[in-house]
Amino acid sequence: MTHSDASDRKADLPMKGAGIVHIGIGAFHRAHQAVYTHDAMAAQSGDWHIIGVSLRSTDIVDALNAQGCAFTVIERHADGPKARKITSMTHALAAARDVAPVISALANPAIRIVTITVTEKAYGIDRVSGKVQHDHPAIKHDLENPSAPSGLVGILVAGLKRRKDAGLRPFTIVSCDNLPANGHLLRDGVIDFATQIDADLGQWIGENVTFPSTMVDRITPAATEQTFADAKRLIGHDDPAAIETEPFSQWVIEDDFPDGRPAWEQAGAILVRDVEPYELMKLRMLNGSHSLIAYVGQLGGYRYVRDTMANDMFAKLVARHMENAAASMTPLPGIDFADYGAELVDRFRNPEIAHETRQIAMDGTEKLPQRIFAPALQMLNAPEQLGTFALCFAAWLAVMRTWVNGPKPGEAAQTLNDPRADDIVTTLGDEQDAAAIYDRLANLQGWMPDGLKESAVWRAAVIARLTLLLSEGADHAIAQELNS
Ligand code: CS2
Repeated sequence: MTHSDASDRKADLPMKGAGIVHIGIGAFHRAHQAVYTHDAMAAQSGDWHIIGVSLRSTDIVDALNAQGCAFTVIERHADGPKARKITSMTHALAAARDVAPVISALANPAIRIVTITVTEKAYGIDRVSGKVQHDHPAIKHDLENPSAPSGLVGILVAGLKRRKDAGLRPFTIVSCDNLPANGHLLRDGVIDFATQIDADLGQWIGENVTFPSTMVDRITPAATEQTFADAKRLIGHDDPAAIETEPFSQWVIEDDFPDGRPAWEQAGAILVRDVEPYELMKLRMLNGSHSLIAYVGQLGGYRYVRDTMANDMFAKLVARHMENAAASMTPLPGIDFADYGAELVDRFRNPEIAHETRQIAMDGTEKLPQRIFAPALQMLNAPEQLGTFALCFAAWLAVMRTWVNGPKPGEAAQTLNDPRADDIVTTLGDEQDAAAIYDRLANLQGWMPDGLKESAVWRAAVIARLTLLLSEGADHAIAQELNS
């Protein structure tokens, strides 16, 4: 694609009233940032409509454009579902079909903010060094084809380059994925990638672009036939872009927007100077407990989070994990971790929300480092509070063993859904011994921090729990954990 092709298309883009490009228009974006921006514009008008970009899927783009990008959000309240029509998005683009209009949108001076929800695995940035990963498929492709990129970092850099070349100011970039210090991580990766293709561009980004970090929260299961049936019943016609979510919603944003932003605070967002403590709290208490529920829930044969929580013993385990996760953090003024944990337990129990343990169990190699390993590392000197972290990792190992070796009689077969699935399959083979399973998968390159890998206490704690899970099953291992 040449630049003139891309510029020609610019004229066709419906930019009127737009101010944001959002990359990753899955269910979570539609239930979260799109709603905040809708409410912010209702409270205080402004040209902040969203041009949505999907990196891979084309179906959602077609479905949205066919209905002017308005869609239904079903909030599942205790007294029944409520439907809202959200109209903050005005146009959607499919990068996989043609990336040129995406880059044109990014280069348009109307766009002042780019928000992102692409899930952890789409970044391709090393969490420790902040450098891009050359073996990440999209990073590799985009470094070789910087003017026709396919992945997040490549697309952002192509858009920034066009703005620099045109003498425009850059846009502000806001990661809304569940990664610690998500703004800093993305900044490091974008600058590294840009520097590799053009050192001046890397320097310009470093000097001019802000990357506020954010903490996002709203439990949003994948839409199902039930979602679409409820949408039709509530609004009177089909909406293939409808999604369902819980009533709760939270967005904490670092307030660093040199070219303005929607009045998100009028929609309930919390604007702060430092997001990191909120991110840690949410990653360790909500997402960490979610992963624990997902893996022990899978082993216990529970399809949904709510069913896992309905088992008293599993619920007690989650409460214990909340305490351990809280103990791994420094206190946050004005926040009581115990109250936060109790509220989370209520949200997990919500009978209206059918959130599949299988969905949360996906992509463990991307999720466990910040949810389980980072806090476990901090609890090594308090071994009495290490147990639930060790149990979560042991449960992941047991689930991997089942997913790689196939189900036992009576268990449902599952696909190993993880960006490192090939690595996991090759490394694990048909190993059945708990210590050997641990040693093989703990040593996958670059995911468990050295401090944990070198800890005999951690290794023994995980192997003891994995042994129990494999020989006696989840109920027994959890009972034992609660007695310890
Ligand atoms: C979940 C999150 O799928 C997962 O890994 O833990 O998507 C979780 O539902 C959200 O972060 C809630 O805000």
